Amino acid sequence: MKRVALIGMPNTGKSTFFNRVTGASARVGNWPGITVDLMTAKILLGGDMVEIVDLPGIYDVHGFSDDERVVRQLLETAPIDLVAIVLNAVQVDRQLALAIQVARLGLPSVLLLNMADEAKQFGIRIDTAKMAALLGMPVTLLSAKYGQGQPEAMATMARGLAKAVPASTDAIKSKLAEADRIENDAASVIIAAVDIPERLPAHVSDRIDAVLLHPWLGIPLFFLLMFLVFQGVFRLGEPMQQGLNGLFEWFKGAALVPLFAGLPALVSGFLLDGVYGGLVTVAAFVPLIVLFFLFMAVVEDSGYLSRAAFLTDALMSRLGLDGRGFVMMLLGFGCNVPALMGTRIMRSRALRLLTMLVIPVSLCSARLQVFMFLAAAIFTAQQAPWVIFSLYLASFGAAILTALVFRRSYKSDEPFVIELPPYRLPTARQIGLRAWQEVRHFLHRATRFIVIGVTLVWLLTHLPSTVPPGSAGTLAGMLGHAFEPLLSPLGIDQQLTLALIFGFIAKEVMIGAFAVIFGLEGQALATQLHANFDWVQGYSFMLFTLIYTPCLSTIATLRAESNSNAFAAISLVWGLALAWAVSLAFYQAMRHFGY
Ligand SMILES: Nc1nc2c(ncn2[C@@H]2O[C@H](COP(=O)(O)OP(=O)(O)OP(=O)(O)O)[C@@H](O)[C@H]2O)c(=O)[nH]1
Ligand SMILES: [Mg+2]
Repeated sequence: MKRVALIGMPNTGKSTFFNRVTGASARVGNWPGITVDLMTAKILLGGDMVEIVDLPGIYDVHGFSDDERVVRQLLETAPIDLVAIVLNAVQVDRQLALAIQVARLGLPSVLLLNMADEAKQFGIRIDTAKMAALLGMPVTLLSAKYGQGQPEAMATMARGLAKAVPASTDAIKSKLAEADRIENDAASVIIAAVDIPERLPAHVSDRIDAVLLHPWLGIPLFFLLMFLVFQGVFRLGEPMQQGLNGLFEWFKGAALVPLFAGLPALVSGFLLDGVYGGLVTVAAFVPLIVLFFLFMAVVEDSGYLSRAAFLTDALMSRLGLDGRGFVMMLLGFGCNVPALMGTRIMRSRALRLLTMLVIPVSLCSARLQVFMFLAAAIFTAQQAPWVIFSLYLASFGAAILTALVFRRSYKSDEPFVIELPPYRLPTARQIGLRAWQEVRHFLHRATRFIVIGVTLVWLLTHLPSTVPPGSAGTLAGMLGHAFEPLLSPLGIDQQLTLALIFGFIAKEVMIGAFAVIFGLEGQALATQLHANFDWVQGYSFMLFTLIYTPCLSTIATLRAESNSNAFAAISLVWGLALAWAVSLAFYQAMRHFGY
C-alpha cells in the first residue's frame, strides 16, 4: 500500500487535516507539539487505498529532539511515496525553507499552504502557480479547520502520488546526514510568489494579550480562569451526576433485582453490589468528565496554553523547569500519560526527566472523580468546590516541592523560546471530536480496570466465606490490618486502605471499590461515607490519593519514555513517600489543633 506522510512545522494544522480526511480523532490543539508520535489511517485517494501518516511537527529535518526523531526515523526506514508538506500560510516566509529541505531529500512532495483563511485576513496573497513552478512541486491553498480547499488538496495529493517516483531510504539517509543551505532559495521564492503587506494589520490577539499577558494581572487572571473552569465543571456536572445516579438506582430496583431474584444470594450479591454497583458509581461520572474535557479543549484550542507557558516561564525556571513544564502539568489535569509523552518536545534529557517527575502529581480527571465524590459526601455543597480548588493548589504545591528536591540532580540549560500562536476560536466539530475521544478513552479504561478491579475487591471482601463479608477476618480485613501501623497515623483506616491499594492500579477503580466495600452505591454510599469518616480523615485520604502513584499506565509510560527502570522506581518511591509525609503532617496537625 502506498504511504503519504504529513510533514510540517509544529502547530500548522497537520492533525486537523489528518482528522478531516481520515475521520480519525488525532489530538489537535493550538500549541506547538501536540502530536508527539505518529498516527496512521487508511483512506481512499484517487481510487487507491493509501496509508496516511500524521507526524509531530518539525522545524528542521535535521532536528534531534525525541519528537523530531520520530520523523527522521520514519523517513530513514519506511518508504514514503509522497510527502504532503503542511505549512502555515501566514508564516510562509519563515516556513518555506522546510519544504525545500524535504524536496532536496529527493522525496516526491506536494505543498499544502494551510490556514488560508487567516492569511486572507492578513491580506497575504500567494501566487500558487508561480510558487509551484519555482519549487517544482504542486502547491495548493487549504483551510483544514473549515474544510475549504480540501477537495483540491486531495486531488493534488492523488496526482502527486500517481506521478511519484519513490526515493530509496538509503539515499534519504545519506542526504539527511548532510547539512544544507537553502535560506537564499526560500527567500527568492517568497519574493517572487508571495505578497505580504508591509505591516500586518493589528490582530485581535494582540489586544487580548495586552490584558491576559499583563505583567501583574496575567497570573491572577490565569488562576481566576482555571477557578472558573472547574467551578463550571462542578456546578454543571453535579446535578447531571445525581440524575444519573437516580436513574441507575431505579433501573436496579425495577429490573435487576427481580431478574436476579432466583439466583443464590452470593451470586446475586456479587452481580448487584459488586459488578453493577461498581460500574454505575463510576459511570455516573461520565458527564462530568465530558464537561471537564470540553472546558479543557477550549483552553487548549484557543491558544491560551502558550500564554500560560509564557506567563509562568520565569517562575518555573527558578524550579529548574520552564514554561512548557507548566503546560504539561495543565495537560496532566486531563490525563498524566499524554502529558508525559508531551515532554518529547524538550531537547535536554535532564529537563525532560525533571518535568516527568513533576507531572504525576498533576490532578488528573480520574482523581478528580474520586475527589468530587468524596467532597460531595463529606463536605457541604458550599464547601465542596473550595475543597476541590484547594486540591488543585496542593497539586501545584507538590509539583513545586518535587522540582525543588530534584532540580540539582537534573540540571539543564536548554533555552526556551515560545512562539505565541494567535487566539483561535475552536469549532464545535473540534470540541465535539475531542470530547468523544475522551469519553472513549474513559470507557476503555473503565471497562478494562473497573470490572477486574471490582471483582477483585468483592472477592477480597467476601472470602473466606466462613466469616461475615467485610469483617476483619476476610482477606481484605487482613490486608488492611497489615498496613495499619503505616496508615493509621494518617487517619486512613482499613477500608480506605483497600481503596488505596486498588487505586494504585487506576484511580477509576477507587470509587467502584468503595461501592463494593460498603455494598452501596450513589447517594446511599455517600451517606455511609459521611457517617464513617470525618473531614480531617477524608481530606488526609484525598491528599494521599492526590500525591501517590497515579496509576499503572503512568508508571509504564514513565518507564518507556525515560527508558530507565531506575527512573520509574524513583518516581514511584518519591510519590509514595511524599504522599505519606504530607498526609501525616496534615492529619496530625489537624488533630493537634483539636479538629
Ligand atoms: N484558522 C485556522 N486554524 C487552523 C487551521 N488548521 C488548523 N488550525 C488550528 O491550528 C491549531 C493547530 O492544529 P493541529 O492540527 O494540532 O496542528 P499540528 O500541525 O498537528 O501541530 P503539532 O502536532 O503540534 O505539530 C489548532 O488550534 C487548529 O484548530 C486552518 O485551516 N485555519
Ligand atoms: Mg499534530
